[in-house]
Amino acid sequence: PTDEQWFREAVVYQIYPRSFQDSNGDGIGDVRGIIDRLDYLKTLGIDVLWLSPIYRSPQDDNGYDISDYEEIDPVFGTLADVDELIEQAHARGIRIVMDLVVNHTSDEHPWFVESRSSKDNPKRDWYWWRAPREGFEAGTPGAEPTNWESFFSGPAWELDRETGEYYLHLFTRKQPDLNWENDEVRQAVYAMMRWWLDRGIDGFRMDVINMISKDVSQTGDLADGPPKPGSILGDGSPHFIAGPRIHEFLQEMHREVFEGREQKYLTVGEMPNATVEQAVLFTDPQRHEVDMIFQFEHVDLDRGEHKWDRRRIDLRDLKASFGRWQAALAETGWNSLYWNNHDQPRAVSRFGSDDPEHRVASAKLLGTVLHLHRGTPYVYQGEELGMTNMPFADAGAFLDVESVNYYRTATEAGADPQEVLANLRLGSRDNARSPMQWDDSQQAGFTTGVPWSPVNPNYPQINAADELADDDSVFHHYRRLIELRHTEPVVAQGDFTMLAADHPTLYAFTRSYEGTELMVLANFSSNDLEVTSDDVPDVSGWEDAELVLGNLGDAEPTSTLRPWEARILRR
Ligand code: ISL
Ligand code: CA
Repeated sequence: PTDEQWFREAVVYQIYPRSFQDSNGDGIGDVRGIIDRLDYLKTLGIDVLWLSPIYRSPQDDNGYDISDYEEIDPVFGTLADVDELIEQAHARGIRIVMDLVVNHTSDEHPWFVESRSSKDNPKRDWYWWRAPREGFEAGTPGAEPTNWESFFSGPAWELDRETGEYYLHLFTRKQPDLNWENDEVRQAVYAMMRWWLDRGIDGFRMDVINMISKDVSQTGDLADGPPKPGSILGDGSPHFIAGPRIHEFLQEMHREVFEGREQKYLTVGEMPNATVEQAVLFTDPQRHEVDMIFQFEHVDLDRGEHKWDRRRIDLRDLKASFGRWQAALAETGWNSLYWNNHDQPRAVSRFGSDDPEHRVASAKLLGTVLHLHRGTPYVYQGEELGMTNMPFADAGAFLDVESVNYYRTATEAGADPQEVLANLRLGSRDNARSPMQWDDSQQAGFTTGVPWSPVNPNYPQINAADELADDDSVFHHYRRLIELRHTEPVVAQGDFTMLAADHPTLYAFTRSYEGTELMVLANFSSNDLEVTSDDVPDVSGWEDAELVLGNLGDAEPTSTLRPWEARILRR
C-alpha cells in the first residue's frame, strides 16, 4: 500500500484511560499508567492507540464533556505526561490517536460560560440558543424549541433562567451542542486540532462527527422530528444526522487541519445511524473527509423496538450486515471493524458465550472473524483477554449517566423496574468500563486504592498475567491475529467474499489477493457443526488446505467444527 494508506495494515487498540491503569492509588486510571503498560501493548503488537478523552473536564460524561481542549484533566495527569506518552509510544513504533469531541463542549467551557452570560454576548451564537416555543411559558413541558429527545433521556433542551432561552444538548445538559453554522466556531476547532498535531499526535477519532451539521435548511430553523410512541418527545435525528453541510464541514476540516502536512494522519469518524451509502462518500479518499467511520448497524441488531429492548442476534442478520458493508466499501473507501468499545457491552458476552466452558474459544473466534475482514480492526481494552460483562447486583450498581437517567425516567414512567434492570445488565455502558484485569492481586492490579468502578469479580480467572504466561490464551490468539495482518498481505489487501449467507450458525468467507486465498470458517454455536461440500459447496477444494491459525490448538483437520471453533485456511 502507499504510505497514504498505512492504516490498512494497522490494528488500533482503544484505551479508556479511567479504567486502564491507575499509577497513584486514587482509583482512577491515568496517563502514567498507560506509559507503564506500553510494553504490554507492544507485546500484543498493536500499531495505534486511541485514547478516550483525557482533557480537562467536569467528568459528567467521563470526559466527553470537555472544558479545556488544550489541558489534561488533573485526574489523568499533565501535558508533560502526555508528551512523554507520545515519545515513549513512538519509540516503540506505536502511534497515538486522540479523541476529538467537538459536537459539544462542557457547559463549563469558557466558550459556553461566555455564551450563556447574555443574549448579546459575541459568543451567544456559538451554541444553539432558542426562545421557548410560541404560546408556551418557559420551563413548562412542551415549551422546548423542538421536541427532540436527548440520547441520555429527557428533552434535548435546557432552559437557562437568566436569559429565558433554551440551549440544545443532544447528550447531557452539561454537554451543550456547538453551532457549526458559525464560522468562528469551526475556525476555533481547527486551530485546536492543529495545536494537537503540532504536539506530535497521529490522528483523531471524531466523536459523533456526523451530528455537527444541524438542518436549518427546511424551515430556516431547527424543526420537530417524528413523535416517539408513548412520549411527548420526538426523534430529532432526521434534523441532525448527516445534515446538509456535513460533507462541506469535513472537507473544510481536512483543508484547514491536515492538508499540506508531511505526515499521513489517521482519521476515524464515529457516526451513529450512518448508512452504507453515506459511508462510501465519507471515506472515499478522493473526497478528503475521513479515512474510515465507526458505523453502528451490527451493534444495533440486537436492539428491539426501543433502544433498550434486547433480543438475541440472528447470525444471518449479522452476516448480512457485515457482508453489505464489505461489498459497498470494496472499491471505494474503507471499513473500520469493531465488536465493542467503551459504549458497548463486552463482545464475548454479547456475540459469543461468556459461559466458562466456551468463553475462551468464543472470544478467540470473535477475534478471528473480525480481524480477517477487510478493514482496520479495533481492539477495546480487555477484549484481548476475553473480559466479560459485569454482574450488576441492583440498580444502584450503575454509574454511567446514560444508565442512571434511563433507570430513573423509565421507572418514573411506569416501566417494571425488574425489566429495566434486565435491560441495563445486558446493555449498560458500565459493562465496558470496569477496570482492566491485569493480575490476580487485589483490585486486579488496576489500583492500590479503591477503584472508581468495581473490578469484575472474575479477575482471578481472567487476567493479563495468566494469559501472558499461557500460549493458548485469548491474548496470544489476538497477538497472532495482529501478526498475521502484518505478515500476510491478503489479510489487509484481499478481496472479501461472504459464503453460506443463509446458514444459521456458520460464519464463512474467503479473502483473495495476488494468488493467495484464505478461507475463514467459524462455528457460532455451542454444538458441533458438520461442514461438508453438500451443505456448503464453497468448501469443496479446501479439504487439504493449510491451517494458518485455529482457535482450538489441537485440531485434526476434519469436516466437523467443534463448539465455537474458528479456522483460517490458506491455499
Ligand atoms: O452509547 C450509546 C448507546 O448506548 C450511543 O448512543 C452513544 O451515545 C453514541 O454512540 C455517541 O457516543 C459518543 O458520544 C457521547 C459519549 O457519551 C460516548 O461515550 C461517545 O462514544 C457523547 O459525547
Ligand atoms: Ca490515578
